[in-house]
Amino acid sequence: MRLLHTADWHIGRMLRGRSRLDEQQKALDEVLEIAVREKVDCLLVAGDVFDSQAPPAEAERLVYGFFAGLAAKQIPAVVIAGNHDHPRRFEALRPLIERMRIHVRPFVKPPGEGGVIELTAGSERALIAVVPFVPEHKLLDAALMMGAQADRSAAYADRMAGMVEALSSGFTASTVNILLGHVYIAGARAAGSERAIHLAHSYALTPQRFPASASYIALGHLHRPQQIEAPSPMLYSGSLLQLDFGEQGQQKRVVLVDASPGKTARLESIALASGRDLHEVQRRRRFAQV
Ligand SMILES: [Mn+2]
Repeated sequence: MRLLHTADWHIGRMLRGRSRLDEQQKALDEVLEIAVREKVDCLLVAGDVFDSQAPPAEAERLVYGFFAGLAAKQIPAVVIAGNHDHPRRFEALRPLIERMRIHVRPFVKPPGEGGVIELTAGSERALIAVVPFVPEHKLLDAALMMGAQADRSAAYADRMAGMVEALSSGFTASTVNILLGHVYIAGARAAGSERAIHLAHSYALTPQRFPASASYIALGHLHRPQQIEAPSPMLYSGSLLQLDFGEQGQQKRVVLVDASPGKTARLESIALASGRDLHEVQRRRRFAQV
């Protein structure tokens, strides 16, 4: 089964007061082109679709236009909410967009209630376990709903790890097992354009607590493309564009994942060509000639 992993689109994000919708449109067009060209069986979007909880209408037009294009090509997608997205807005859209096989998951759910999405492609079956962003104040609710032992003193990372374990407990040897999450992993390198409060140490999950039974762990949240040492292949695809000057020189990409049951996934980075390269230019001070 072939999957395409992307994250942190931040559609609607401005750069020092300038709109970047034209660039964002081109980048989304490019992702769609890649998905079609590579004949992917599913697109994984690991959160932060929008930059703000109340995105401008133009940003919504870009995003829903993209999904309409994907549906027209009959490519399903699994989309989770990040810390920038409005989960209830996604929830409102869910019943409608679900009909196009765009599976939107704004909230953590138990495996049997939408927390694990089953997908078939040919003779292969994939289980996609989803871990959308959970703000700290919603964590206990989420943990209780997952049926986790409600240890009220457990730290964020512990409780999240418990949920990841519950969600991946149904992974089997005969399925392609995917974990899709918007989480901060301890040891990952930030780019500087993330929301600092959500990169606090208390949010950091230990990569070792992720399951070895996963074929691939597709992450969003950090904008720098990177691979993390973990029991299964774990990657941040990185953001769609260089979102701020801290990301100068970063080649943005999407990740093509070829996964089969019981085998190590084959990964390929596909560079995105559409985003502008950001450069900070320092004006040289001129001295008057004397
Ligand atoms: Mn982000």
